[in-house]
Amino acid sequence: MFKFVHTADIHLDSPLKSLALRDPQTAELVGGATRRTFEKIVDLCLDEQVNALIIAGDLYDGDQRSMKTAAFLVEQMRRLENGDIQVFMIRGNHDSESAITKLLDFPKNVHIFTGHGGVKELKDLGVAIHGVSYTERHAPESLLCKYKSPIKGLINIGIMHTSLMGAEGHDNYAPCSLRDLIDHRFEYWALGHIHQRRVYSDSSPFIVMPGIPQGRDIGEDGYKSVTIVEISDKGIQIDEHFLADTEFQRVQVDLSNCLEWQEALEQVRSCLKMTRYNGKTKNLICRITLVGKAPLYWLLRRDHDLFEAEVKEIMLQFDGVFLDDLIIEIEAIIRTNERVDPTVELEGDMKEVMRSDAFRVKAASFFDKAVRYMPQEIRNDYGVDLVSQEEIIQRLLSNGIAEVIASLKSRRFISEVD
Ligand SMILES: [Mn+2]
Repeated sequence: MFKFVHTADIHLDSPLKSLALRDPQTAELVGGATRRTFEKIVDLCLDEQVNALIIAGDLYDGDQRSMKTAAFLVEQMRRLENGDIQVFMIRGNHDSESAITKLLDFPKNVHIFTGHGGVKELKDLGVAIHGVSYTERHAPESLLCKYKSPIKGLINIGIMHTSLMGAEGHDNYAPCSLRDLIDHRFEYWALGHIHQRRVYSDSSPFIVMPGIPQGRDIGEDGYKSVTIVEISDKGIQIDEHFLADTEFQRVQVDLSNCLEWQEALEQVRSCLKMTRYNGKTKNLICRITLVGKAPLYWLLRRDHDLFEAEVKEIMLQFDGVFLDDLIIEIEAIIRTNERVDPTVELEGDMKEVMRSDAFRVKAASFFDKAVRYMPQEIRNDYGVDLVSQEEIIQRLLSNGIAEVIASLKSRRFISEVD
C-alpha cells in the first residue's frame, strides 16, 4: 500500500489580500495563513501516517522567499523526515530553478526533480514517481516528452505543473491535453498550477488538480483542500481534506422584501449565520453583495457607509468573520408616480449636461488638475491614456449623479415615512 498527500500552489508567505486586512488586528490574525496551512498539511501527513507528500509546483512565490521562509520550510521538512515521510516536489512557474537561490538545504527525505526530469522508484512500496521541474518562469511547450515511459510492474505517478489546455484564459504553462496524459499510461497524474480544484479523471489514470490549499483573495474564494490518495490492491482511492486556515466567501443578500433598515440588517445577519455554519475554516472573510429590487435602494445608496458600519457590528457576533467588502448591486423600484417626481427630471437633465462637449472639456480639465494632486503611485489608476481617462470620468460622473439623486430621494423617503 502507498498513501500520499497531493497538494500544489501553496505560494508560501505570499500575503492575503483583502480590505479586511486594513484592520491591524485582522491582519495579525489571518496574515500568516499560507504558513499555518502548510503546517496543517504536515500535521495531516503525520496523523495519517502517509508514505509521501507530493507538491506539484509553486510551493513558494518567487518574490516572497526569504531566509525566514527557508528556515520555516526546512523545519517542516524535518518534521516529515522524523515521521519517516518522503517529499517529492517539482518547481512551477513561481518557484522555477531560475527564480530560486540555492539557499535551501533540505533534509534527505526531500526529493526535488530537476528540469531534465527523472523518476524515483520505490520498489518496496510498488510505486515509481516521475517529475519535471520548470527551469524558467515560462514553459510555453509541453513537458510531457521529458517524462519517461511507465516502469513495468510498478504503479506510476507523474507530477506535472501545467495549465492543461489553457484552462485559465490566456495563461499557457506547459500546455498538455488530457488525451496526452491518458496516453502516457501512468496510473495517477498529480497536477498543479490551476488554483481551482478539479478531478479531471477519477479512474485509471487519475488526473487530479488539487487546487490551492489556502485562498489568498476573493478571487480564490470557496472551500480549499488537499487530496489524500491511497493506492492498494483495491485500486486507487482519493479523498479531499479541508485544512485552510482562512477562507474567502461571497455572500449574496437579497433585500427585495426588506422595507426597513433593521430588516435589511437582519437579512444580512441570517445570511452570515448560514455562511459561518457552512464554513470549514476558523476565519472567514466575506464579500457581501446586496441584491434585489429593494425598497431601501435610495437610502442604502446614500448611507452605505453607515450600513457597512452596522454590518461590521453584526459580524462581531460571529467567531472569526470579517468583511472583505460590501457591494451594493440592488436596483431601485420605480413607482408609477415617479413620472412626476422632480428628481427624475433632474436626473435626466444632469445626464444630458454630462453629454455636452463643453461640459466634457471642463470636466476633463478639472479631472487633470485633481489627478496631479494625487500621490504619484496611484495616478495610473485614473487612466493611462485619453480613452481610459474618459471612461473613468464618465463613471465618476454617473456615480456622482446617482449620489445626488439618492441623497434627494432618501431625504424625501424619510419625510414620507415621518
Ligand atoms: Mn503556477
